Amino acid sequence: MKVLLVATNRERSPYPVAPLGALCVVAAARAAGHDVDFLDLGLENSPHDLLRKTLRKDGYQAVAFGIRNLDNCWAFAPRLYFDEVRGFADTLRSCFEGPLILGGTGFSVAPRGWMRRLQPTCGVMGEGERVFPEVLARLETGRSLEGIEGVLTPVEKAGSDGEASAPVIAQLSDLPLPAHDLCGYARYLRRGGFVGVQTKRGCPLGCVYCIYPQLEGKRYRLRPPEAIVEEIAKVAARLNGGHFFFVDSVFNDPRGHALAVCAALERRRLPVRWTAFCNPLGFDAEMARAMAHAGCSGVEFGLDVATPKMLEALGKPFGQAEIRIALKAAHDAGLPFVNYMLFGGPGETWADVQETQTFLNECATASAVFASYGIRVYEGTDLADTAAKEGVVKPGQDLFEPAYYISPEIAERTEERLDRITRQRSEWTSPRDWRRPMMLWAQKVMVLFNVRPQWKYIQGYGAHMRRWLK
Ligand code: B12
Ligand code: SF4
Repeated sequence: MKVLLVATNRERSPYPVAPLGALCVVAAARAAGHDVDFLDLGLENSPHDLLRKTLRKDGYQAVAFGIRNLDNCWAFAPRLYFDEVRGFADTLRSCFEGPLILGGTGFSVAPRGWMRRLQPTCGVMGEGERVFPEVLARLETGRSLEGIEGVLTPVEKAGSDGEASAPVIAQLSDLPLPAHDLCGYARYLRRGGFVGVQTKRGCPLGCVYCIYPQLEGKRYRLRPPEAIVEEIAKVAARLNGGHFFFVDSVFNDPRGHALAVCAALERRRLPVRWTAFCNPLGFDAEMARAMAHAGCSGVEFGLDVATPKMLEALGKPFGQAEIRIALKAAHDAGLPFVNYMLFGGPGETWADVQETQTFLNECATASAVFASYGIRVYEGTDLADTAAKEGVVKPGQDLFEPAYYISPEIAERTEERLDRITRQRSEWTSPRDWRRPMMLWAQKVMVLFNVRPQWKYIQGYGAHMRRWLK
């Protein structure tokens, strides 16, 4: 079938993100024999014109939209991307009458919300590599789309977004490599972006608010380390090196696999640098050294919280001892690292927030600490149940329109009070800082001089900013 797959994400913060998920699906649909063109609207100046022009050119039989983000998950500056995607759907419908298929994480976090609002031919929840080619095959031969697991059609009765389930692909090694050759990576890299690569899918760790296990499955499915390195080598050969991002939920777990990936990278000695999301689980001196030797340029620790009470409240799979070990290990191996914090979980008070900072002050100092607040409530998570019990969301509320959980104890003047705590340390930054002209300017300079990771020098300019703000 002759198809156009359009990557619709145009968010530029914290930098433009290359459309890895869409590239995976294009590769799989091509491997299944479909004739697929790819259009990335991410960095285009006139995306509507380009979409119209592309549609005029070729006789497409179907169009698919890859939707990476539904919203920005920021309680303090919420942004919904729906209107932008609806605009593309309107443009499409003004010049194309064939089927429209939706997919991507932005779709999968609230699929029925999209179905109700955009009325596409169908939507694909979760991984698209198996399901998308099957949808195309059925459309081509005029068969019904009913009964494909993970596919929603408009006739389906509206229920809660969490009810329908997405199938997971058992063997990732059976899949073709993402169609990296179709992506204009040079433009992404120039703007501070990365080439995304996965070493696995899934997360079994079960933090109370997290939707990743719903998106990727609750079991780890690992890719062979040599295949990962081969994928990186191919892209690096085209780009003469490059900056890569392991987009796994947690790179360093399972530990043995992460160490094997690092060892394979070190053996190959590719001219690349990379970064990854990690958590303190099993992150020790051996892991940090292995990552440093394998070309890691910085570690992004998703701590979220750091007091025993809040680690338990959010169901985090690590404790303070592990945090201490992990941060020291990264520091001793010479790896820059950032701690991402997310305040406002159930039961959290200002004393807990302060205790978090006091504890982190005793650990190895990060290059940056990003202190955010308000937790995006997703259907099907434990936090959604807590939020319903406490009246934060109503039973059956459509969570397409984002709702945020903020513990009642810190719900008042949150930004101001968090900012006050943040200002006690030069490496800490708060949502207020992220809007300050000095920070925005510093971010631009970092991109201009290709500083990676971008947050590497926050402590330095944070110190200036604190003096200047006194
Ligand atoms: C890594 C990551 C990041 C990294 C990206 C690093 C990089 N350089 O690539 C960073 C930290 C920069 C980041 C930033 C943001 N992210 Co992010 N990120 C992720 C993460 C963990 C993995 C994404 C990924 O690449 N996966 C690998 C690819 C292969 O999988 P995939 O995209 O899901 O694709 C599969 C399916 O979705 C489907 N599919 C994809 N496209 C299509 C198209 C069609 C037609 C079909 C049928 C199927 C299909 O098939 C694919 C293959 O199986 C996800 C969470 C997760 N576990 O999914 C969040 C996630 C995508 N991010 C999210 C968000 C919100 C953001 C930010 C807006 C946060 C912010 N305020 O800054 C920014 C936006 C940045 C931007 N410019 O767009 C949300 C999106 C959901 C939502 N509520 O909208 C997620 C789900 C996390 C969450 N909080 O819930 N992110
Ligand atoms: S927050 Fe991280 S560790 Fe916890 S369930 Fe989500 S992906 Fe897994």
